[in-house]
Amino acid sequence: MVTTTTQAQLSPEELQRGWRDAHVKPLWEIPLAHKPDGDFGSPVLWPWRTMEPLVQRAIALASPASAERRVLSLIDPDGHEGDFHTTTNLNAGLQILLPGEVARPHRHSMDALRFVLEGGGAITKVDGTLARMEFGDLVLTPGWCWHEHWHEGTVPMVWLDVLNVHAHLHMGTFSFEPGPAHDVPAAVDSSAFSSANVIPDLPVSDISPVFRYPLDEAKRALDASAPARDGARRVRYVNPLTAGPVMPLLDCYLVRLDPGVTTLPFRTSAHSICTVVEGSGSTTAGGGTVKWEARDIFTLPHRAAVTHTAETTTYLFVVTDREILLRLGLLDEKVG
Ligand code: GTQ
Ligand code: FE2
Repeated sequence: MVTTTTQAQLSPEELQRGWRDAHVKPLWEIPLAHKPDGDFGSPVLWPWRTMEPLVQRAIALASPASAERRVLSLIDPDGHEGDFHTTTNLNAGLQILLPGEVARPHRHSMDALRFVLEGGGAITKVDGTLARMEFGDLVLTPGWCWHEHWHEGTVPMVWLDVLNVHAHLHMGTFSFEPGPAHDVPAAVDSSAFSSANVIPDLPVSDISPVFRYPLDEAKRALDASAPARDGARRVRYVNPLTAGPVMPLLDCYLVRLDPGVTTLPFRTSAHSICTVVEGSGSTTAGGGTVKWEARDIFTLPHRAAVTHTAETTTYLFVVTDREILLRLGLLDEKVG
């Protein structure tokens, strides 16, 4: 039976200690609880102009041999101490690989993708399958596949990595295993696909477009598509085996914005990371505006009305957690 006793004799410190010792927190002291929605966030921009010198410094400080991966993670400034996500559910970073370097094999529960921003000539091995990496290529390393990268080209490479680390942390499914690789599954059969991704001198059966989506193919599909109601053209990268998203929990788009057009406001409960492949312009959302140019990366605040205005013909590579929300019945989107 719970009895009411007078607490007058306990100091605030004693009250706090009593709660802490019992692993209890009063809900009324938790800042999030029972508060109406605050303001939407604003877009956050990582300009290439700022990142480039940091990339140079990272080259001097770290190597794949010393650091597993030479990556500068893009950190949401609204996150909490110790967080390292870019936006809810998604972690992005810039990975740097020099000619001749090797980033050794490992695997993790997180799905990952790469989008090449600078240089070319690297190879990513996904289980037994090789994918080349050239400018604008989207290369996939689905969760729990062994993957390693090596660089056969002549100039330093920088690519965008996006992983759903933050989603796996929420779900308690974060898992990592260092190499060397073992129990590697047999290579996927790529015979049904185009030969556009074949690396000369490597056997065709080792190459799979399931793991590599070249920019020119995506652009061709995009340029042939009609603008959507908001004024932007969009194509979705789909897995040719399933016609679904490229990976179960990462969903990618290429968006074309034409100069002088401001898109209609678009709201979504999904979270997005945008990379400027070509072009320049600005994005307004949640009371903030960012001006962007080629190779800049920015996030969109979810649920806020987002509008884009291109100054020159623009191609944006957009990674979202849309599929997670869709599967949970939590996707809520509106144009206009
Ligand atoms: O290339 O395997 O940005 O494991 C973060 C974790 C890249 C990778 C990242 C990774 C990788
Ligand atoms: Fe990895």
